[in-house]
Amino acid sequence: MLGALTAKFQNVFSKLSGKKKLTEENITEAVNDVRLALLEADVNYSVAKALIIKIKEKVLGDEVMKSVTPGQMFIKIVHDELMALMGGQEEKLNLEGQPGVIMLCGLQGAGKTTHCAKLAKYLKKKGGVEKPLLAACDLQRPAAIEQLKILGDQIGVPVFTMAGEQNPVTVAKEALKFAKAEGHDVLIVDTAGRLHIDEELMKQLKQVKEVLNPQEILFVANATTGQDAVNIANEFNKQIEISGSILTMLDGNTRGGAAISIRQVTGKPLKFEGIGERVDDIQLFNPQSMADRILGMGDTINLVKKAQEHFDEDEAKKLEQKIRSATFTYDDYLKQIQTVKKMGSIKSLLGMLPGMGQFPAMDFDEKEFSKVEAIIQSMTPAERREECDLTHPRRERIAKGSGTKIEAINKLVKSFKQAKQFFKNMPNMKQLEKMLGGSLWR
Ligand SMILES: Nc1nc2c(ncn2[C@@H]2O[C@H](COP(=O)(O)OP(=O)(O)OP(=O)(O)O)[C@@H](O)[C@H]2O)c(=O)[nH]1
Ligand SMILES: [Mg+2]
Repeated sequence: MLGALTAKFQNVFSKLSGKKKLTEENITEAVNDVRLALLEADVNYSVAKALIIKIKEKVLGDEVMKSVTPGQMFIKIVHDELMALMGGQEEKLNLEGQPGVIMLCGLQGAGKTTHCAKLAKYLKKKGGVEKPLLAACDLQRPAAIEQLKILGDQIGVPVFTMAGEQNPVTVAKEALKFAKAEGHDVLIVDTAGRLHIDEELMKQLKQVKEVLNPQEILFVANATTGQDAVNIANEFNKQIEISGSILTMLDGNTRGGAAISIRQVTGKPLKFEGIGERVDDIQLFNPQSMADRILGMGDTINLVKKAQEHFDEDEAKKLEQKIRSATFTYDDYLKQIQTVKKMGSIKSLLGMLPGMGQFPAMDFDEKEFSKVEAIIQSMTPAERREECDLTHPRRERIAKGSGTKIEAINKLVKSFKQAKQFFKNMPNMKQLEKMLGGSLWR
């Protein structure tokens, strides 16, 4: 949630959009506003400075000055430069070893342990990894091993631990031996957090790195800490040479500075982002999607990815047919609710739509959704297929079964009927085009 930064950019753009032609004067003003927005978002100073020089150079070029839509050209330039700064494209993990070894490091509470599990689940689901192993090498915090074990159980991935061992280097060495012997294809190693850069712990990390020889050392950065995260990432990179970073807590109140500057400052790509507390809340870092989100253009890239993952194309086509012919039933409704629920919270999905990002307080009662689900689940198969009338006694039974009141059933039945009527009466695209004199797509 990049609310503040997005709002600032939108402000700059709306000032420009009213102008027919851009002059050097109003461009300078807009560029200055962009610079301020970046600095307030806690973007590293020299990164912001270099970015502004690039944007200004391009904006003052002929193309923009002569363009009929200078405001949009300006937005496009800012978007493209931001995207390039964040790496331009998605980065994949290098997992060439046998096993491929990933080591996570970072400050205390940044999300290392959680992201070990998130990564394991992600790689199993989408990365072609079959048999990952987690290793608990955080021996600083007594509960750390237990935390990783619980997460491992949750995702069905084993966790290598050594009870009583004090030295993380020994655990790392044994974990690697074990992973090789047991044919694990990927080993993901959790390490201890640091309050700040601490010589002793850094030395330990170097030793862990030496015995593991990992393909990936990922710095876990808490996005809400802005430039601090970037400076620390840089320090970790100097001392143990990271291969990339994971930006976490992006669902929180993020200023955006870390996302924009971390790649440039460390010279290492951003590979993943954490977007919530659940083990599924991880996605590949996509510079285009991040630039979209920063500029308030929604997150259509990840929305489409999610939809592709959860919606079955044939099912979707069938549903469209049913909606058009107004023959969809409570059963279809239930199926839709369940599919959408799998994609995440409604609030987070709405937030991914263009223009919706600025409404952080947007209220959507998830409980309503569950209530409807419970009501339909309390119907008999024939009722769900609308093969019988929902008479009063039936409604009373459904209310009882779903733990709701009869008013809730009445409300659902009414809105369901209205929706059907609406779709029945809705003209199709061809008719609509006729009504509008064939101007729909022009
Ligand atoms: N909202 C949100 N919470 C997260 C995210 N990632 C992790 N968390 C939560 O942040 C807290 C700290 O995460 P951990 O994974 O324990 O962090 P850590 O870096 O291992 O912490 P130490 O081991 O103490 O150094 C936990 O409560 C996680 O559930 C995220 O992307 N979004
Ligand atoms: Mg931890």
